[in-house]
Amino acid sequence: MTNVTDLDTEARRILKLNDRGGYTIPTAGLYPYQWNWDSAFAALGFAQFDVDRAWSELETLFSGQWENGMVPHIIFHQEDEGYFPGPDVWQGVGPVASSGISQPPVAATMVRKVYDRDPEQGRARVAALYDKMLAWHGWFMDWRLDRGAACITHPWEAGRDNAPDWDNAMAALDPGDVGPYTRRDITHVDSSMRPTKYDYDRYLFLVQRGARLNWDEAAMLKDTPFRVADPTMTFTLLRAHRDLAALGAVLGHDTSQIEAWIAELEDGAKTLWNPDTQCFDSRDTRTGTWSNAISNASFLCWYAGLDVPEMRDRLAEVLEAVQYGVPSLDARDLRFDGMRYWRGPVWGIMNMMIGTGLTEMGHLEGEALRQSTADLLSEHGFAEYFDPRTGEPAGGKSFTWTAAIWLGWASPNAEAA
Ligand code: 9WN
Repeated sequence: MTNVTDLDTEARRILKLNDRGGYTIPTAGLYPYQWNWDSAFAALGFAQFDVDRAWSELETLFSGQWENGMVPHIIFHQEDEGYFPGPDVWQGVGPVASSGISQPPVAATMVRKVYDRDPEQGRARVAALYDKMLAWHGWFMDWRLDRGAACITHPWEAGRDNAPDWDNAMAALDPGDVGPYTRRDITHVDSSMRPTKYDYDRYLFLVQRGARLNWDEAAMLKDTPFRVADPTMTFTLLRAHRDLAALGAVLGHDTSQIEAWIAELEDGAKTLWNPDTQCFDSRDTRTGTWSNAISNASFLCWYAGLDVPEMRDRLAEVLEAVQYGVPSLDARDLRFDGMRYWRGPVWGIMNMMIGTGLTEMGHLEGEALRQSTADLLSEHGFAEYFDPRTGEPAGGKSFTWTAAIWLGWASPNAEAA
């Protein structure tokens, strides 16, 4: 195992390596643009050694915000041939070239963490971002709610692209002829670690539909072919509302609107409880079908401030089946695929959110998860994701968010996140 100081140095080196001036790419080659939740996590990493740089990461993210409040999942600051689909396919309608969907809203939570590092410097920076975050959260409440739970309109919106959570909804899509296209991801990473062509045809079909409708939310909602209520979205949004309300209080704002949103989502989260699996799950809003997946997103409940005793039992069972938790899918599930992206591998950012939530609720599993994540990264490096049975690194290397959560959470030198 490499020593902790060397790992801290290496993690900082990765953040600087991927810095493109005001924003950070997830990793060179595979992901050459600014991604939404990646940037928020990057800010947590930067905040450990350069608070000013952490703020600029978040500010650049919000420079891509659309007039309707939406903050895109990818912002294309400069053209790059290495990624598909690029700005010409997405045809986003914001101030900067972008995609047309969002991603789990972790920014307000990371803004609060960055603020806590240096409240004096942070006050003006938070004040400038506050209304933007409020507008984004309001956009979710207006356009992404089903029975009070937050939904996704594209698998990429959940950030868990090929999770089994969307299998039923994806099977119901008929992509027809999406035209010829060339994937770039499988020129950077082995195809066994990536989504399949079946997935990409459907991803593209949904992008083409959005672009055709000019990304008009009302038009897209009508006869929507894909809408799944998702624990990632619901739990990150609920947590982000709580952090935004806390920041609003610091600034002396009236936060009653946010409190009402919190109550609505707390109620809505109950509609994600699958009685058969006794676990939080994704629900296809068009058919009411459960995905029956025990995923790492299920365990974001504590991060959202919800303490449900059964979930600790589920966690113990899931951890028992692997060497390094928390797997993106329970290894006992027949759909489990240890190296394929969101169908098995373990992801540092998810562990950070799960672990933070557990610790905040006073559960010792939180510290155990931090320790096992620290072991995983010390032994196997700062890869995009890892096989939970062996720790084998997978996907992109020198990965921004893995380095960031090392610095902000997993490293023994991290201040309690
Ligand atoms: C599509 C950048 C992103 C992450 C997502 C992850 C992956 C993109 C892709 O990479 O998705 O958004 O092309 O595969 O699934 O969570 O934000 O790291």
